[in-house]
Amino acid sequence: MLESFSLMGASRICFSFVAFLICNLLSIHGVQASHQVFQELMSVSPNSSANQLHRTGYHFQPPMHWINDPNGPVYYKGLYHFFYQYNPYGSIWGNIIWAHSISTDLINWFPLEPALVPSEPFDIAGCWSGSATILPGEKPAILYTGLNSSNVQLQNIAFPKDPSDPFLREWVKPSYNPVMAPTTSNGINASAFRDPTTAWLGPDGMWRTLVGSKVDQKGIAILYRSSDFINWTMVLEPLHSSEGTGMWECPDFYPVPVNGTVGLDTSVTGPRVKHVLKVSLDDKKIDYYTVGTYLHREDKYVPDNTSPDDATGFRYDYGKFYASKTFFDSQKNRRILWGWINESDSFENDVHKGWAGVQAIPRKVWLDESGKQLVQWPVEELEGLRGERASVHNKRIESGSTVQVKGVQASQADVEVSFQVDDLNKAEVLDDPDLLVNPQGICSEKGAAVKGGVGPFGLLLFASHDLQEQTAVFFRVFKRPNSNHLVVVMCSDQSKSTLEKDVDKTTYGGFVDVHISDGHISLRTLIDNSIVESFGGGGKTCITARVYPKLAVGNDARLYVFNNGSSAVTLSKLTAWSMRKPSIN
Ligand code: DQQ
Repeated sequence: MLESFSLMGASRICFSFVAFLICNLLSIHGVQASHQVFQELMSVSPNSSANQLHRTGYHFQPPMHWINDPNGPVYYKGLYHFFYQYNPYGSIWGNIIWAHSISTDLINWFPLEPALVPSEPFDIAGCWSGSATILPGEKPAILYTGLNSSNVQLQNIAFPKDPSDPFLREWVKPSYNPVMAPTTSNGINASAFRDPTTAWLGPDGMWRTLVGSKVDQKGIAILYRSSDFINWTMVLEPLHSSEGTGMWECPDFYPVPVNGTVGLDTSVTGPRVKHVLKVSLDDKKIDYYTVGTYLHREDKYVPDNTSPDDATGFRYDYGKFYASKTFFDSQKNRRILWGWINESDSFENDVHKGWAGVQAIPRKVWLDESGKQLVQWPVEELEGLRGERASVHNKRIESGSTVQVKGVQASQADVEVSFQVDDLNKAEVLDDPDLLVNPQGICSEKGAAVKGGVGPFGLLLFASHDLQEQTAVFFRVFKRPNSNHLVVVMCSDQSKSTLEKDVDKTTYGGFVDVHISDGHISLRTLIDNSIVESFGGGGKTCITARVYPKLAVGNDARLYVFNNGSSAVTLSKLTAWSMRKPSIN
């Protein structure tokens, strides 16, 4: 039962005795990591009496069962296509196929038949992640990882049966697959070879794609080239690698303009263009990216020295957000990011409720003016779901006080806030050198209940009437030792998010690279029944969390602004909207 997959790190918890035994067995055998495998639970029907209070209202989900990575997002003939890793038989990872939905606005989704299901020797044990590329002449192609009956990972190609069909309903897998395979001569590790990227066309007329891999603990992005998109040759030197990062899953490589917020087609290169390489670290279950230069003649990628090239680097999201993938939206000239948000409850509960996993709201992504990092913002189409509105202007929030925001559905809302700190001189000195490089450590040590100088101030979400349950998204501002340099930290504190015990309540945190010398900082949070997706400093730092309140559900959820720092804070402007439910699948 354990041939292909095993533990994916300790991000989910083994709760029951049976699950505990399976978890132990998996780690004893020490097989290669990715998703956690519970063979017995892969094909179990949900309990129809389970309450569905934590199902999301406006995030992408199928009606039931397990989902994980976003696959092959593409805009084609007037439609957005979204494929995703899906288990059609249960709410635990397994039996993986490519499910398929389409949309005209990235918010309302219509389900189609699955695009890829295991059927051929080269994918009989699973159709894993991959990407879509639009070839010249408006011809879409999918590159994806298939597993053969020995669980060898192979890269395959698929084309639409009828490219004139805007729905791209049927996909054909040519018999010449696989198009990339581990062999004795190329030395590729057959269980660490997956997730091909959207391909790009070099100025020399050759296509290129990357495949995630590792050599010992060095993460690598293997480069392949092709002149016809069918015959692919491995390039001996990877495009890029980084020691000590472990297996690179779901690499993503794309250009961004140095100035402006527009997106670029994946094949664009040039002097006013930087490149981004994102990898998903299998060992830590985090996505990090670097901003750098693509030397296309040498086929090498060199990260800037402002981008740490390991798990300490920039992250799209400092909470739950994994296996992400971008695409170029030629309709609106923007680059859009998708990411998988896993559950934080127990596997048993996932089986009980009959579903697991959602997709984050698609985010527009561009390079910040500093050139150092990316900025993200929910696609503008989301605003079409905004309903009843509540607003507060110029309200001073004294130290130790809260203000309730009334008039919106606080369990399904979109909240935009602008804060003005009264007295930045009250910022405490952060003199612990370990914490100076560890925002999550700061947030865990100094949760929302720990008083500070400037902050914690922010939002209390999913709060019960007595505040027994609450999730806090907030900022703290510190001074660096022996300097006036201010450090802004954004936290999402789930430690009191539910009275339920079997839930991962990890607190998340990230630094926010904003000039706060004028005392101003903004926050936007998307609240959706069990999701808290936050964008700090105009989208410079994002944190997504899953929460499963027992009391603060539906109409019983409350929303507050709070300030637990000694400096007063002014709520310059807060606008909150109830969010309508779109039509999703
Ligand atoms: N999920 C897929 C793999 C990928 C992993 C399998 C990342 O292709 O490496 O479902 O979550």
